[in-house]
Amino acid sequence: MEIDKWWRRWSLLALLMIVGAAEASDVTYDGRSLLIGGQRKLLFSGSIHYPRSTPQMWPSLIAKAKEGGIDVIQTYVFWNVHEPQPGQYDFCGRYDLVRFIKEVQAQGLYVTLRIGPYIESEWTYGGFPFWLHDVPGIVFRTDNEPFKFYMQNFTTKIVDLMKSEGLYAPQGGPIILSQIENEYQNIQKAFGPDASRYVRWAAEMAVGLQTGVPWGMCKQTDAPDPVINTCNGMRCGETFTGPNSPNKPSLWTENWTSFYQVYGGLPYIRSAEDIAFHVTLFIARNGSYVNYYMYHGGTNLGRTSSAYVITGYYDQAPLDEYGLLRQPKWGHLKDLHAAIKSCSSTLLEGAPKNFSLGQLQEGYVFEEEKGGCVAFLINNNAVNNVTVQFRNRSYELLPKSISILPDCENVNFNTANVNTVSNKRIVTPVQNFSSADAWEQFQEGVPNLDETSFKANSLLEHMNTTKDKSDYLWYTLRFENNLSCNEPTLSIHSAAHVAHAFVNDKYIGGAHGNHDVKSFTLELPVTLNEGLNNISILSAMVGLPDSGAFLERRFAGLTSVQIQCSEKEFYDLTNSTWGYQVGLAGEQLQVYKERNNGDEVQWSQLGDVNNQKLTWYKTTFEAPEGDCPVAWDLSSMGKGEVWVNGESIGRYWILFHDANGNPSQALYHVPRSFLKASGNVLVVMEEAGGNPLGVSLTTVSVSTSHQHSSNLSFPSAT
Ligand SMILES: *[C@@H]1O[C@H](CO)[C@@H](O)[C@H](O)[C@H]1NC(C)=O
Ligand SMILES: *[C@@H]1O[C@H](CO)[C@@H](O)[C@H](O)[C@H]1NC(C)=O
Ligand SMILES: *[C@@H]1O[C@H](CO)[C@@H](O)[C@H](O)[C@H]1NC(C)=O
Ligand SMILES: *[C@@H]1O[C@H](CO)[C@@H](O)[C@H](O)[C@H]1NC(C)=O
Ligand SMILES: *[C@@H]1O[C@H](CO)[C@@H](O)[C@H](O)[C@H]1NC(C)=O
Ligand SMILES: *[C@@H]1O[C@H](CO)[C@@H](O)[C@H](O)[C@H]1NC(C)=O
Ligand SMILES: *[C@@H]1O[C@H](CO)[C@@H](O)[C@H](O)[C@H]1NC(C)=O
Ligand SMILES: *[C@@H]1O[C@H](CO)[C@@H](O)[C@H](O)[C@H]1NC(C)=O
Ligand SMILES: *[C@@H]1O[C@H](CO)[C@@H](O)[C@H](O)[C@H]1NC(C)=O
Ligand SMILES: *[C@@H]1O[C@H](CO)[C@@H](O)[C@H](O)[C@H]1NC(C)=O
Ligand SMILES: *[C@@H]1O[C@H](CO)[C@@H](O)[C@H](O)[C@H]1NC(C)=O
Ligand SMILES: CC(=O)N[C@H]1CO[C@H](CO)[C@@H](O)[C@@H]1O
Repeated sequence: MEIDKWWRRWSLLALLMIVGAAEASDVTYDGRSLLIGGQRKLLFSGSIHYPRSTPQMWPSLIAKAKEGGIDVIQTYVFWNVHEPQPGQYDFCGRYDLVRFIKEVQAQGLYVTLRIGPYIESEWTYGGFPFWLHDVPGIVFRTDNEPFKFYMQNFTTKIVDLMKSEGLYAPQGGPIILSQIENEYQNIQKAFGPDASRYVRWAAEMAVGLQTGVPWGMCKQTDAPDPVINTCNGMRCGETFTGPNSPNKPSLWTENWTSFYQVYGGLPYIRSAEDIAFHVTLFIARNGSYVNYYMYHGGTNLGRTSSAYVITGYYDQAPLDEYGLLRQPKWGHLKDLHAAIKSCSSTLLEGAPKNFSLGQLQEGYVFEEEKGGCVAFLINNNAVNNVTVQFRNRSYELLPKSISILPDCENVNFNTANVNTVSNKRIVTPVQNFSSADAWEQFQEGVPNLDETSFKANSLLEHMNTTKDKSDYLWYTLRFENNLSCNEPTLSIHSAAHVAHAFVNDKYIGGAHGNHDVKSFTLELPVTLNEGLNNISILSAMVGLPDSGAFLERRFAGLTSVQIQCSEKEFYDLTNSTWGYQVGLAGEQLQVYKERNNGDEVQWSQLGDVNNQKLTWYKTTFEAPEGDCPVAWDLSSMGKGEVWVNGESIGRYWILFHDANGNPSQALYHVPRSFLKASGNVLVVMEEAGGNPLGVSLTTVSVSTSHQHSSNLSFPSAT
């Protein structure tokens, strides 16, 4: 009897423990939402990409996301940084994916892991390591054996790594959702019937890895079961056609908080009110997971940005490039999250109903049998306040707004009523470098044919020649001049992205394409010597392409070169003997690296800074006091790349102006962890002619001095 009782008690407890442990972390889904430990969840998620900041920044970024009401941190996995050579892996420093996920877990948030491994993400080559280009017979992202081998190999590597660290939810880890492929439907047509075979293969391969958590495919309406099709876009409440099965929840994996910016482009400003409207609409229309792309964009350090994309990434996100709160966006979305969380169990368990409230007004109600009730009152009229009747009460709705009534009676939030005060970025110069004594320089030479490392009787494709070891490729030629005219034209066509022409060591001009039209023509009058002339053309890329079908077949660099006297008298040099040099001499010498025995590189005094092409500049500086973020103001420079203490902080391109005549980006972030207290070294590769005497070191902060709007009073129920 005693024993029997004891036994029964124990078995019950053991059963509870087993069920409890399993339920606490199993992730499944139904037609309403993801279920974690058997519980439906309404989740707000924010994208933060670990290699776009530093491990020192991660804890505070994640903490600010949590404080903003974010439940899940979403990140892609960046294949090219993790597997720089086949089978050689790197998970150190900024690439320490496990440390990043554990930091999220330590702060009590979940993780969505978008493995891809094609990610686009305005990341060079869409995240593919460049060696994939040279795998014989490869065609990316279709039913192609070599591609599928490497895709499966890397996906398995990541899943195994996550499992070995216990990071999936059923193991007690934070990962609740994963993604395979990425917006494949955009390019699916290009591959004919192979495409759907590939989609099915990708889904089966991913599901076969048995992570214990669901997989999603974004922008893939036919995602095979059990993979969930999810929405990416700015207005998924309006555009999403819904899950492809009644048993799948409505998930929004990318709600763009802004848009990435390209050189020559203006920042895309999306208001807090507009984001809040579309998020709320998506929730009203049965959505249960919304991810902000990006919540923190960060910095495309080094040469990681894709073609023509600027170094700062989604600076307009709720956390700006430096990780500072962007107000009122951050605060308004925090208020929205709190308003929705206050009634999420009714939203998840209640029966949804919708009805018209007027020509441009509609209502969505979630009602539980036990009495809970939540209403969303929507005014699609973008101009006027409108009063609607709901349950015998009047509600005044602001133009283009949604009011949330967590009890179907009182309004606790209106998407257009922003209670957060705006802030403004303050950039404070802390050190000037206007003295020539502060600088040293290293002048790049212009190689001629004899000095190049290899030759070919054609114009070689740029990427296939550099293997992305550098942005730069020299094309050099010896031209025997026997033309009849005095001032012929040098005519160059390039498929991408930038070209600078030199004749007999003298710079004669350059040109570039842009994000939308990458190819361009350069036509320059040239003065040639009689007899031999050395022609050297520097082709430069500003990031590899990241989107579209057949990425492995893209063409960049020079496609034709002619010297013309007239339409009839010209030389086509396209198939002449060209000599090639990959990269700059300074890159080969690694002049940006700190060294103790400084004799390998001959730095010299600063020369005439007016319009010096292809020059490396160096100076030293003190770390600014305090802990404000640090940035270089490079407004006086032209185009190139910057290093601090040997770490590249990215490309810059000041000369490429936007529609208002300003550089798209003048400030370049230096993560604090790159700095020492003193004796920091700045090295700049200036390609196009800029003045280093005008650069300054700044700190960046935000103020609340710029009052946004006082509280709009909530229209009261009458
Ligand atoms: C992945 O490929 C490497 C060789 O590059 C091989 O050593 C490894 O076993 C493969 N892993 C899987 C999971 O196929
Ligand atoms: C929400 O879900 C309910 C029940 O499945 C359905 O009747 C309704 O059409 C859905 N609403 C929208 C906007 O899809
Ligand atoms: C309810 O929502 C659905 C889905 O958007 C829509 O087709 C339908 O017209 C709405 N019903 C009413 C009565 O407004
Ligand atoms: C709408 O109502 C608010 C407050 O009730 C008021 O401040 C605002 O001026 C009104 N807007 C329009 C377009 O009438
Ligand atoms: C609204 O008012 C009418 C008449 O006054 C009443 O019959 C009805 O029950 C009321 N409805 C609600 C939801 O209160
Ligand atoms: C830098 O130079 C500018 C212009 O000469 C000057 O206004 C500014 O005060 C200087 N800043 C510092 C930190 O020396
Ligand atoms: C790339 O270069 C190699 C020689 O290095 C050549 O065999 C191959 O055809 C080139 N591929 C493309 C796509 O240009
Ligand atoms: C110019 O030189 C080229 C060889 O470089 C030769 O083929 C051509 O006939 C010469 N033209 C004239 C007008 O001499
Ligand atoms: C061209 O380059 C060769 C070396 O390859 C050099 O000897 C010659 O002086 C150069 N010619 C001119 C005009 O610069
Ligand atoms: C250069 O060579 C290629 C391949 O042999 C040929 O297709 C092309 O017409 C040639 N171009 C010129 C300008 O001779
Ligand atoms: C703005 O509204 C919020 C919420 O209703 C309230 O807590 C706050 O005190 C108001 N602020 C001002 C300046 O009226
Ligand atoms: C699905 C969707 O809403 N896509 C939109 C995302 O935002 C871009 C840029 O504003 C629009 O062009 C797309 O239509």
